[in-house]
Amino acid sequence: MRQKRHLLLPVILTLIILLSGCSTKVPKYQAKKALGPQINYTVTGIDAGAGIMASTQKALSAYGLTKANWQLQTSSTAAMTSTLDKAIRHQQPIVITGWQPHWMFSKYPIKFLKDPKHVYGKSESIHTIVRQGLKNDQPVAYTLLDRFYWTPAEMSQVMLKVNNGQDPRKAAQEWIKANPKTVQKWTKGLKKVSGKPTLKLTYVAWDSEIASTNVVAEVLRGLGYQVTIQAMEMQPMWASIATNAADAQVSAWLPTTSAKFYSDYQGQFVDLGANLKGARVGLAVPNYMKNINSIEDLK
Ligand code: PBE
Repeated sequence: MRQKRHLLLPVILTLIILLSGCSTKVPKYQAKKALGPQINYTVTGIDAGAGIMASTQKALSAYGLTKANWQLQTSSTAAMTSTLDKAIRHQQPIVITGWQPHWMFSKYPIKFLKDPKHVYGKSESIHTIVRQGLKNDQPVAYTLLDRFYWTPAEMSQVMLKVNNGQDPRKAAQEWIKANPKTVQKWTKGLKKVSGKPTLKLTYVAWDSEIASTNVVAEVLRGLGYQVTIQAMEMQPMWASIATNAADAQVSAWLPTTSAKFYSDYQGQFVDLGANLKGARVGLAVPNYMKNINSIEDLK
């Protein structure tokens, strides 16, 4: 008897939670009410290893939001964008970790929040990082990687194809065919190598890096290399270059987003500079949250 009563409370609580989950619909964004309680003081984030997650933790404390009970929810890019999709369809409030280039900014009416303390940095570039010794071992690949540079608009074209369901390698091949002038700038004067030397590129499977890594890999294949690409978390990706287990990566968002790994592995890689300029990282909300324009407005 005693034991049964023990069970009663948890069972009732579970029922209440389940039932309320079924019947409550999150209400539309209410500009006149404080934002925090409307979204459980939660920022919807992505994978734990991403630089934007570390920057967001810093931002929450820099803007006094941690003290005000705000928290960052870990998920994945796919889960975050689907939560965003749902929120927007119902005009509900949401705060996400956002970055550009990414199709989320063309697909959804969202805006970056101002970051007056510049916790996320002002603007980011994406750098190409190669292992030490590559210049001597594979000068053609090194030169190609050094020259690889494109615009956010060009990268977005590949991202869009992949987002529409195309195989990333196929998307890269099509993009290369459609953009001979850009590609020729990278390959000009380079002679095809013989003997099919192998190259390994590592990357994190973010949409932007899926696009860039596949394009670079395809161009290197065209130059005679046998290229493998391997997706992994951010830390092992930097380690793979530092230990010469891989040859290159084109996924280094700098100076802020990848700062930790850039300094942890300093001296164990060669930074070939930006392959894309004008990237941006921060918090974002739907445009209909008209009165929320700065991270300071979250309080
Ligand atoms: N991102 C996209 C990554 C870099 C590329 C902004 C999600 C991050 O480390 O946060």
